[in-house]
Amino acid sequence: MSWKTVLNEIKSSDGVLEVVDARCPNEFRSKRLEELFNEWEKPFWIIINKVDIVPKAFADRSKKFLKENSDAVDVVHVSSKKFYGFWILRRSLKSYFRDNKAKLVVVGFPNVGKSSLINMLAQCTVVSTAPVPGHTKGKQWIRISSKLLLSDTPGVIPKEFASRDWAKILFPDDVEESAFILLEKIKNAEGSNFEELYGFSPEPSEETLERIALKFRFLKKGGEPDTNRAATKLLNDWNNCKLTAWWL
Ligand SMILES: Nc1nc2c(ncn2[C@@H]2O[C@H](COP(=O)(O)OP(=O)(O)O)[C@@H](O)[C@H]2O)c(=O)[nH]1
Ligand SMILES: [Mg+2]
Repeated sequence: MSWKTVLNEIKSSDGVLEVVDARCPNEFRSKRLEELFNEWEKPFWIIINKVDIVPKAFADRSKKFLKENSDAVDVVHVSSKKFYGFWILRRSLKSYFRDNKAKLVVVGFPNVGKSSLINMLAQCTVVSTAPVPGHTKGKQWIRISSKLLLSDTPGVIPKEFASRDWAKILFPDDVEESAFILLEKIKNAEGSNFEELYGFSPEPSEETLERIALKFRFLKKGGEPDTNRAATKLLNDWNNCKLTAWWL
């Protein structure tokens, strides 16, 4: 979906679910989009996804923070992986729209879990997907209640709008440079499972990559640690949620 299409989808919707990553929810908000939601008078919900990989106390604190510091109608905890949060989200949407029909769209940066969320919502509903007459052929809507429809196509916020750091972590040109950026963030986080996973503390240094390489036996031909492979593993562990750390 092109960015222009995303904006048009939002314009023609009745409300938006903005998905963020529970590990650093505030950094994954699009302030730019939230301004547009206000300008276009679209109610929006901030969906804190992946709550299964952060401590509950942190998830509660970030929810409170986002409620106080955004114009979202509501902020909802979800774990698309554990199928947690569907009923709470549904109740929140229903209490806002009452008996009115509404069409909703899901938006967010790459990798926050938009597709997983849509998949969970589709599986949680009895009538999973139903084509709506009069719409582009092939487009499916997920019926989350008798009056609420959700587009099955997520709106991806282009990576150019993310901070440079996140763009580099999600789409690295130089994996080692990106790994250092991630290590720096984890080092300054409130908590993480880094030590548990790798056996030592996160320091943004070449030595850390060497230690990861040795631990997982990523060795080059002469027996040298393959730091490139180590960096790739680190980034993958973050992107597929094995590695966690949290901060507001
Ligand atoms: N632990 C955990 N992982 C999740 C959750 N939702 C998504 N993921 C993982 O996050 C990564 C990105 O998810 P995806 O739905 O593809 O994100 P999208 O790019 O926004 O569509 C995948 O590795 C998912 O398995 C969740 O609630 N909990
Ligand atoms: Mg996706």
